[in-house]
Amino acid sequence: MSELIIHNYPQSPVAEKVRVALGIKGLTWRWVEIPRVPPKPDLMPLTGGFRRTPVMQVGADIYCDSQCILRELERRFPEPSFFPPGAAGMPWALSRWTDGELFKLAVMLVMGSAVDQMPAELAADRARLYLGPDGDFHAVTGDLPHIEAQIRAELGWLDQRLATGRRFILGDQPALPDVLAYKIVWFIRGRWPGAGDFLAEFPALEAWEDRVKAIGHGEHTELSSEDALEIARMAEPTTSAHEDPRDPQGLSRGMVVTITPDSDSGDPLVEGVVRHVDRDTIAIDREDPRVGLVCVHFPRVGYRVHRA
Ligand SMILES: N[C@@H](CCC(=O)N[C@@H](CS)C(=O)NCC(=O)O)C(=O)O
Repeated sequence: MSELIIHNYPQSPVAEKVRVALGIKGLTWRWVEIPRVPPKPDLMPLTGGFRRTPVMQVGADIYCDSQCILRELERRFPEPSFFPPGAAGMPWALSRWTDGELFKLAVMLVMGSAVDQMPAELAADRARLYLGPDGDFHAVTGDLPHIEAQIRAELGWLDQRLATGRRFILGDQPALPDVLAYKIVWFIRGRWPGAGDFLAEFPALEAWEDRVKAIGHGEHTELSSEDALEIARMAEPTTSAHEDPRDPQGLSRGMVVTITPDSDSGDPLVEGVVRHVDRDTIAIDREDPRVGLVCVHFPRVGYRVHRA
C-alpha cells in the first residue's frame, strides 16, 4: 500500500483530531505542511478545489474531511478499532455535536478573543468560513461571556462522563469519541488565554486530556508538497467502483457531479465523475495536469452533491 500522507498544518484542531487518531492506531505517516489560508497551489491539484484542513492522500486516492479520513483509516486498519464492541454508529452521531455546534462555539471563543492579534487575512478568511458572508469576529467579542457559558456547560457533560471512572469516554481504550472531544479541548487550551482557569473546573476532563495527549501521533516524517504531487502522478486510484441502488439522489457511476460543504461558508465546488457512491461516502474521478487521474472522496453527511 502507498504511504499515508496527511496534508495539514500544526495549528489545525481538526488535523489534531486526525493526528491523535493515527496515534491510536499506531500508524506511520508522512506530514505535508500546507498554508493556513488559500491559495494552496500544491493541494488544489489533488482535491480539485477543496481547501479545508486536513486532507489525506494515499497514492492517487484523496480523502477530504476528517469524517472521511477517520472512516478510511478504520477500513484500512481495523485494529485497534475506533468503535469498541457495542459502540458502532453512536460516535458518528456524537461527531455532529463536537464538529458542529461545539466546534463553532470554540472557534468563536478563540478567534473572538484574539481577533485584533490575528493576521487580518486569517481573521477575514475564517470569519467567512464560520460566520457567513458578512462575518466579522469583532461582532462576537461582546458575546464572549455567553459563548463561554455555552462551552462551559457542554464541557461539563464530558467531565461528568469521565468522572464515572472511565479512562476514556467509552471505557478503558481510546476510541473515536476521544479524538472528537480532544480536538476541542486542545484548541481551547492552546489558543485561548483564559483556558487554564476555565478548564481547571473540570478535573476528570483534565486527567483524560493528559491521557489522550500521551497517545501521541504515531510516527511521522515530513514530505514536500512537490513529492506528494509526484506520488499521486505515479499512482492510479485504487478505489473500487460501487453503486447504491437505494441512493435517494439517484447518483450513479459516470455521472458528473459537484460537491461542496453544505454550509454558507463560501467553499468552492469540486467537480468530477462518480466512481463510488454509498450511504456514507461519495468518490469522484478528476484529472489534473500535474497529477493525472485522482479519485477524491467526500462524506455524504455535511456535504451537498449536485448533478452537474
Ligand atoms: N468538516 C471538516 C472541517 C475542516 C476544517 O474546517 N478545518 C479548518 C482547520 S481546523 C480549516 O479548514 N480551516 C481553513 C483552512 O485550513 O483553509 C473536517 O472535519 O475535516
